[in-house]
Amino acid sequence: MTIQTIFTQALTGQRPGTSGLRQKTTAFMQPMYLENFVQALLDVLNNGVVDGRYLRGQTLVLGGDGRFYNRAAVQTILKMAAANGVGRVLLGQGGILSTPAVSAVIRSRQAFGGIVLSASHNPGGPQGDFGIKYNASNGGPATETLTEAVYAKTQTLVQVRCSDAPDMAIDQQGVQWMEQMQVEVIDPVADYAALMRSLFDFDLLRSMFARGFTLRVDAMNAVGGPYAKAILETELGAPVGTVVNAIPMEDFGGLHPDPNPVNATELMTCMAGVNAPDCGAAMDGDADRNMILGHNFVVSPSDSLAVLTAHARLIPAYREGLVGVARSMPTSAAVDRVASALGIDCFETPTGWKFFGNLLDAGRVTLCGEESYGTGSSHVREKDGLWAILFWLSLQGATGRSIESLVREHWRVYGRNYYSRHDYEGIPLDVANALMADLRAKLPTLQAQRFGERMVMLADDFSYLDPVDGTSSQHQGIRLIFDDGARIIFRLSGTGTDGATLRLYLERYEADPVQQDMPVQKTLADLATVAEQVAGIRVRTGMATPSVAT
Ligand code: G16
Repeated sequence: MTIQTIFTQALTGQRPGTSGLRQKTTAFMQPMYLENFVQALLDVLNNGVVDGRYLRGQTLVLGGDGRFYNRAAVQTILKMAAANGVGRVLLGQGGILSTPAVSAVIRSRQAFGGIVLSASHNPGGPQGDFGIKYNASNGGPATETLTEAVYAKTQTLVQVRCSDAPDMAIDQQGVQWMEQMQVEVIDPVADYAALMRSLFDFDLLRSMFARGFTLRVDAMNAVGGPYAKAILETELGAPVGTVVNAIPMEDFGGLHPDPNPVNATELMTCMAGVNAPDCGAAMDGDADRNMILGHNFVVSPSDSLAVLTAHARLIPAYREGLVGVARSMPTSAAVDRVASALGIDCFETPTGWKFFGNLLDAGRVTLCGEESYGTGSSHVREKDGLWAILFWLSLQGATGRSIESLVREHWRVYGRNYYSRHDYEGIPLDVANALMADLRAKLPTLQAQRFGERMVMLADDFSYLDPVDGTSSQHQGIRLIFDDGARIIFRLSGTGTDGATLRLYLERYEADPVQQDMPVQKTLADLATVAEQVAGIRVRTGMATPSVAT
């Protein structure tokens, strides 16, 4: 075995987005595409850019969601890690680790960091998407400082270091060596399951299933399957078959593994049927997102965060109460009302789980959530799909109430934040950028403008000053906030791979219990009209309706 130096040419377009570098699988399979990015990352980590610490000789965690190209990428990264002085790699068996499990393993084994191979909720397969992201020693997504350093490095890279060792056996647990690097193939589920056991009352959950509580978890042929089966079926005694689409497939069996009402159609149909289980849930490609359903009833992610916050003391891990909560800016303000009632801080951050990291590390928040079907807590530094499912099960077990009744009761007490996100996908980049630029230019004229009965109280481009390290993040989304608390938000997605995706977020608050059961799109239609009036989405994009409205 020798270490090879391969000369390469710097590539353009390798700037990580909201969550790592995501691209078409075919792009990743181009010669040197993955290699260049990984070398840039290893160079940055070996240069002490992160907290003055050096990767050389340290431990990295490695795994992915099992999508097409996962196994090949694992082999490439192992050879490059060995050639760049990594001391040890903890690799999920078969190259498999969910995103929250990577975070858990980094933390439980005190690793230097971890590499996750996933394009999350994006479809997989040769014609689908692939992705890679780095998580730091706190278990959380790399900060913008680090990802920008990696991006800068990709632009000047001239050589890649790689071992010429043969491929490693990755399907059996155990220890092997490559060059001077130890590779330990680990059980992908064990550390994560131990963590869940420490947070929730597993006896309570076991007794629920023993009494006949019914659950259907759709793992969408993605990485969440093995975790859900091991914990829910094997450990907690849910009947075999509770977890469906449970075997990770390279193309997710053709499913779009994004747990929302539009993509999880099988689950939606099941939960609408007369024999629907007591609870339904789905996770995404890398098992960090979740959708929770009752009988014919979908919990909106923003409401989910608010309900979990309100009832957190029922969970052993949060019995002492929460120190604070955080939500991304486009997430509805439902949780703000709960935080205010509890007398705890509520932080509003830009989109991207990485922005929660500092708040969690500094002990300023316990729970976090996003409108994009993400909820999590200080137990890891990622959102966590199965954790959310266990939390909701625990609430049902502790209160004896159904999902729908928990949410309706929440609305009655705190009011309802009607909420919807409209996605316009596949817009040419120049059209999307021009739309946003024009909105930005228009902001001063929108201030105090009237639209029907509402007046704009604040029109701005959201910026965030991290209260922990003082980092400032600009241009995080155009906000129109009205005098009745309603909001319209425009931003461009940072996770798509086909042109640009415009996200339009609509929200209004309803305190009157009699008015809390209206069709969501109908009750937000006037705000959608204002958004159209202000941004001219139809004319600019040629799209009469959004590609997806959830
Ligand atoms: C990622 C991030 C989330 C973010 C979501 C949507 O989720 O981790 O924090 O909310 O993307 O981002 P955007 O609106 O920019 O597409 P995931 O599950 O894709 O990793």
